[in-house]
Amino acid sequence: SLTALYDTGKLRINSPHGCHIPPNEVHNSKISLIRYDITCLNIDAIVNAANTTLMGGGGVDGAIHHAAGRGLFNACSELNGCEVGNAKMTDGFDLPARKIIHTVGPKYFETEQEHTHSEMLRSCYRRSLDLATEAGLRAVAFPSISTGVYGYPTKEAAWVALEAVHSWLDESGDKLDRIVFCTFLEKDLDAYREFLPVIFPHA
Ligand code: AR6
Repeated sequence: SLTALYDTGKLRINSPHGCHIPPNEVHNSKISLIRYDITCLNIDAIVNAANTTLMGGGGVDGAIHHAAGRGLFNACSELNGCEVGNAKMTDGFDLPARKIIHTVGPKYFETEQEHTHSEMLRSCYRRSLDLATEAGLRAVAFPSISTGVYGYPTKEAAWVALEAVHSWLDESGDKLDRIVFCTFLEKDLDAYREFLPVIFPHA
């Protein structure tokens, strides 16, 4: 059950009772970096690192399906899956987030060339942001797509994620108020901490 509502800057987190709330590492007016369970975020949309069936799995996908409930499973079964690098949206059902954007990252060891898998990962971020803004949403939280089961190295993935979001914001920044990088493991948090000031130097 979600009991407490925390206001950390512009990001609201619904915390299960007794959960430790980390300080929100707000980086700038548009970007936040946190380490938290993405299913607790009270935000316009969270992104799911799904697979091509969109019918659930392990990792963050499993956590999202578990927390969102049967309604999400039913909605996903109408979507006919999703290609790698693309994204599809559903309601948030039992989550505090209003919408879920399901995207499918590349499997690192199945793509042959570096530029292919980085382009696919980049496309996940861009397509997710496009979908969010097409729906009029103003704030989106991303997990570290492909860095779990799909084996994308942490640092490379953090770089691609930040670069993709930076270039998208360059083109369409006024369409969104906030993008949250919601890391789960310390190594991912460390990688974003290292690269954020490099990719967003003037923030
Ligand atoms: N909140 C935020 N991030 C999380 C959470 C959470 N609750 N749980 C895990 N992570 P993964 P992938 C992080 O494996 O690599 C599924 O079976 C995790 O630490 O969830 O894109 C799908 O169905 C990691 O940094 O996704 C697919 O088959 C990140 O989420 C496949 O896994 C992504 O790890 C997709 O693999």
